[in-house]
Amino acid sequence: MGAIDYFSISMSQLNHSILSRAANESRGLAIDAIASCSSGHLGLPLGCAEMGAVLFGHALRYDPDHPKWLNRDRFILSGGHGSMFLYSWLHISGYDLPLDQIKNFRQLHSMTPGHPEFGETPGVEATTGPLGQGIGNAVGYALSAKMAAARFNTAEHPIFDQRIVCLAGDGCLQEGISAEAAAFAGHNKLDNLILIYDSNDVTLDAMAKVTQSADTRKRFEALGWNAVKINGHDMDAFLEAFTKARNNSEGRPTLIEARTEIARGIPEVAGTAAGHGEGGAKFAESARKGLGLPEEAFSVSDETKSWFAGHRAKLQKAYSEWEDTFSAWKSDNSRLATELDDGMEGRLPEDLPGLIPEFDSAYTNATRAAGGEIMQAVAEAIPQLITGSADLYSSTKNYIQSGGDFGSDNYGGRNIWFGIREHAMGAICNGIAYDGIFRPTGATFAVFADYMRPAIRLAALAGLPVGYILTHDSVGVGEDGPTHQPVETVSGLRVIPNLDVIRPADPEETAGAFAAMLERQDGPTALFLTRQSVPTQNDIAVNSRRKGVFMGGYIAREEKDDLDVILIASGSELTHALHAAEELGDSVRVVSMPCMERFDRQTADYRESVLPHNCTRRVAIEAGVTGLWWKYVGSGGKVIGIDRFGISAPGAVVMKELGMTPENVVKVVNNLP
Ligand SMILES: Cc1ncc(C[n+]2csc(CCOP(=O)(O)OP(=O)(O)O)c2C)c(N)n1
Repeated sequence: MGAIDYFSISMSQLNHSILSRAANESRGLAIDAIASCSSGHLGLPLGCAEMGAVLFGHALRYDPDHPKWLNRDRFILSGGHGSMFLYSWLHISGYDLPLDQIKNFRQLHSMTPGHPEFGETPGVEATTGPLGQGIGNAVGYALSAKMAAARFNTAEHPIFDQRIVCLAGDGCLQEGISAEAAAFAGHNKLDNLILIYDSNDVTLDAMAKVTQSADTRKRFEALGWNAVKINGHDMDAFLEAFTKARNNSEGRPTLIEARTEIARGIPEVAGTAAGHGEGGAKFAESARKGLGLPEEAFSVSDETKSWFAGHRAKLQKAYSEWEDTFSAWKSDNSRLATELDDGMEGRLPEDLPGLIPEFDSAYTNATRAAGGEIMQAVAEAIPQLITGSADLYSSTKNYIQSGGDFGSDNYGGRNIWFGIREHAMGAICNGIAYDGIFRPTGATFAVFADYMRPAIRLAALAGLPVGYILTHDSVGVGEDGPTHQPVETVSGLRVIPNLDVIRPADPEETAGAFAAMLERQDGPTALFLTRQSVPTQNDIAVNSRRKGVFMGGYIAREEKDDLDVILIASGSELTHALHAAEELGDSVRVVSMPCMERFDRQTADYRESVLPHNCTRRVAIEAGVTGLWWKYVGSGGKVIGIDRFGISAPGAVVMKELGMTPENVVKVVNNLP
């Protein structure tokens, strides 16, 4: 078999009567689920019901029995508030989402959370809800699909030809991230991407005309997209536009502007802002009647069930045909097959840290520079590793020298030029990670992590192994001044649950940090690297520094006498703590704390061995806000930090001016009670 015979599914005649009926039944499920918990959003599921019927009942390629089918079309609901749209169709299509779960919409431990959550529901491809993110995720999926096809398809066995379909409303398109992501998709000619714009003239508070007047189609055309407008309730028109988009291979993603009436089916609220949320749910009885549905709530007719069962059989056939191709591909391409499987399973070389060469003891450079060297070694060890930068490769140093550049002339390239689009970079990395074949990392200046914070938060929430390489990690940046000097950024990210933040002190800790980031499979990691040179801590064994990062915190200098004082430091300030300890004498211990989150996950015994509770004379130092350090020094201790914005001056001068010196550490220790 050559290319997948998808066309026969998409171009055959639509079964209007059954699909219209299914559309109304999906409306019924949304109305009943939202009425039963008195919360949720009716507007999208009701307005997009006909398109849902065409997608799930006809045009999308998926198999409910294999929700992770590698060559399935990905459907991403960017307007996550319309979650009942997705749940209704997943249920009707035969995914493992029983009616009980629809009845339990938004209830504790149900498979139908308020907004779609990755990993909770089969068929949900992304955690969405913060508007606009899903569009970025879809672009990431599209990038991943192009990259997978470039790397793994062979002329004989094209195992990847999926399309990425994203449904978004005015809200997603108003958010800036969608413009960044769309520009990236247009520039990189991601013609495997279809964005359905639910254009219904309504947002949450009001009619959309209160807040928007742009010509969205022209806007997208200007970004290199095809853009068409159709009536979203006309199933034939939608199918025609969708099929054209699907078969397009001219290098343009497609925007289908689908004009819809929000909350269609509840005349009391349809077409108005009152239709957006749960307001229409109080008209459930009359709405059901008007839609020709039975009085009984949550009903799906036998006709719909049996028709979808038949459709499912077709999809299963498409799956098993693909499986044959896939098996043949595997036996002909064992090296590629292993690479693909390793990617999907998150399998890494056994001793990743051991594959990163040790730095020369005379090495004196910035941790970002060390990071650049480490990147070459880990990229060689992990073919699935890819990286990108928001127009700062020359500063962030994470370019994979032998990787080639990703782009329309080389979708196999491992370096992604994101442009100055941090927010989209974050969401695109999430999309790549959702897809699960490649290991995405993205880089920018640390202070601009704020520009992608919403995407970082979602990576943490969804448990995605995304890596962030954030350089210029403190006021040590110097001359660029306070706009470019992160003081609150490191701690600001530390408060995001399930995100590891690592601020290594020297090249070997940086090696440990890269290895820890890549070995982590269940959540993201942010590396904070210096712009300025730091000394290599040759007094601490290489293995202790590398392993110490995995532990989060470790003893960098053991006391020789009875323990009196503990100094705790991260990153470039470790050297100040060590110098201060020399001055202060043999009863001082120094703890390097590159990663609070990892340290906090260690056993109580380990933590006690590093920070014994009976030693209360403790001082922490970090060139950033002090707040989080108090948990390690306690009320008897002191924190040396920077609870203000930085200063424009050479880095070393700023550090000194703001108290980041060994002398200051000595002074503070001597003033401890
Ligand atoms: C980033 C973000 N800001 C605000 C919200 C709250 N919110 C949810 S839906 C919505 C309106 C979205 O309008 P539209 O996309 O047109 O959805 P529709 O009314 O068509 O369902 C808003 C403001 C959100 N979910 N995410």
